[in-house]
Amino acid sequence: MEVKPAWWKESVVYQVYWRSFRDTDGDGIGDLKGVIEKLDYIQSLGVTMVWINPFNESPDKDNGYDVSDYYAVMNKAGTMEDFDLLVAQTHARGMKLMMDVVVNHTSDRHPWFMESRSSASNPKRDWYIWQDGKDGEPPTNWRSYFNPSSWELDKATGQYYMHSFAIEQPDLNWANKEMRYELYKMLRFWLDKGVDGLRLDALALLAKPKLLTDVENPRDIRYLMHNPGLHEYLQEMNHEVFRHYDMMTVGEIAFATPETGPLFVDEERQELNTLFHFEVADEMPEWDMLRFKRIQRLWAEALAGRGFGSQFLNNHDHTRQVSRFGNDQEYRVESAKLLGMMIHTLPGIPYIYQGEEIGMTGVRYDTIGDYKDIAMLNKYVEEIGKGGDPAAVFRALQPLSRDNSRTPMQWNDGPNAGFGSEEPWIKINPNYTEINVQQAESDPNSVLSFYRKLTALRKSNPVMVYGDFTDISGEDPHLYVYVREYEGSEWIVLLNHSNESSTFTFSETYFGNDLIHLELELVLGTYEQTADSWSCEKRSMELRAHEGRIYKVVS
Ligand code: TEU
Repeated sequence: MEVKPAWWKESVVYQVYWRSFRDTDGDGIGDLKGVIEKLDYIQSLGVTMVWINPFNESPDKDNGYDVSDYYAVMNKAGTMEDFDLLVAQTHARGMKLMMDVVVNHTSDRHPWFMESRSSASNPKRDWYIWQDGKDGEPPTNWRSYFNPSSWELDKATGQYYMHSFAIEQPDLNWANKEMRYELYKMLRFWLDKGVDGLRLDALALLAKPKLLTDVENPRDIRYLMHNPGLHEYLQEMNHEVFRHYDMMTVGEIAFATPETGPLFVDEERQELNTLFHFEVADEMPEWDMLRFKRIQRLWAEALAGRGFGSQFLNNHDHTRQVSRFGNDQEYRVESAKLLGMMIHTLPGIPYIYQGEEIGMTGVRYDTIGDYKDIAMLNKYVEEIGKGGDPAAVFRALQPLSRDNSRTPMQWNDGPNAGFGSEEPWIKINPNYTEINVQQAESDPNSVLSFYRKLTALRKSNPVMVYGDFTDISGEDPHLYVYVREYEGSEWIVLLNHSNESSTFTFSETYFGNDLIHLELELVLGTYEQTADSWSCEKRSMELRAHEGRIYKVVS
């Protein structure tokens, strides 16, 4: 099917969690000036777009995802001048800037909410979701992401307001048109400032369930999402905002499936450019190759010729990929390269989360007091309230704590890992003495050097962006082998996600009679030296532990 080229489809996005990136003013928190200072480094990665996590004014209960002023820059992050400079400096280096916007909810300190809660007759009452309780209980038994109930009683008026996340993050009422248009105005404000892309937070939640009734299994919070009205809101947002700019949009769409995903990104529908689905990040706690291959195949089929996907294995909400999905011990470097090669060669836009490019790993802090993540802390309190053993609850929550990926960027082996002059807001991973940018820069075989090769390859090979995708590895539990094909150029990617070596046998099912003449040329390998070259007599190829290779079909 015809694929229309577009600059945003060719993007490689680098995600900057600014508060953990680089602190220039010595308050222990990263800042926009720190991002500016490191733009040369970011540019050197060969990425095309920089996504920065929310920096709007916020009481910071959920690290900026609780906005109290959409038009201001949080003091911790810097000033509006810093932001304008960041835009200019990013553009000066030929890169684009993506902003993270939170339109499902605000902070409870946002003036809109303060007005809304002030009286039941306030004109902004309907900008949030207010309900009477039921026999002294919340209106329904719905859960929030971070709390046992999604309802909070507000004493002033005796009604409950709804919050899909923390109590301090009341949900906006998207059914209110005046409110929606106020948000569109806000989006245009930032786009007019030169922002090139929007990462739209928690979009699946915008439309609320029509019926306020109890659900059978409140823990399965899917009922909060994908409700009728959602697509009308997105089409309206596109009509009022997106289509007036040369921009890129990526929606965070929890519980999107290959069936529902195309509704958001089908080019004909004019909603979003691309999306994040969470079939891997939220729903596959540990590596499961067969499941992963199935997810990829179904999404590739669903989006082929219709829309464009995104590829990521970690971000600020999810444990670092080399720890969670790879091997962060003996094969840390090999495994980090293998996962990188996979994300950059599967169909869709690749995202690199800061530190991933040097193979940063997750952490295990000693005490709960070292953790800052509101999701983890609330869960800890909830489980202990239910009688859980504190030590056991703590151990169970550690592996997936969002703080695993929020530790400061490891720039060098000096004081505070080069993050800043003062002790950072969250503890540094002690392995910074070995794993850091300075070390990686000096090693031609580092994960960093390898990521640069991956991004460079994409620039000169449209097959990586636009190529058709065919999985030819079948049900092998370790090997993932696929073909990308575009305008006469055919690539074969072979990945061995295993601590042991594995042999892939080429079969005639895919190559037919051509197999006997198949000639392959190595494009890129994760190991320094390729063990053996391809010979059609053997029809097979051995891959070492966590080895990945890209071949070009020559004939
Ligand atoms: O995350 C939304 C969210 O639902 C995640 O908590 C979830 O783990 C998953 O990734 C989606 O199913 C966004 C932000 O990324 C997160 O940092 C915020 O805490 C949250 O919204 C609330 O704004």
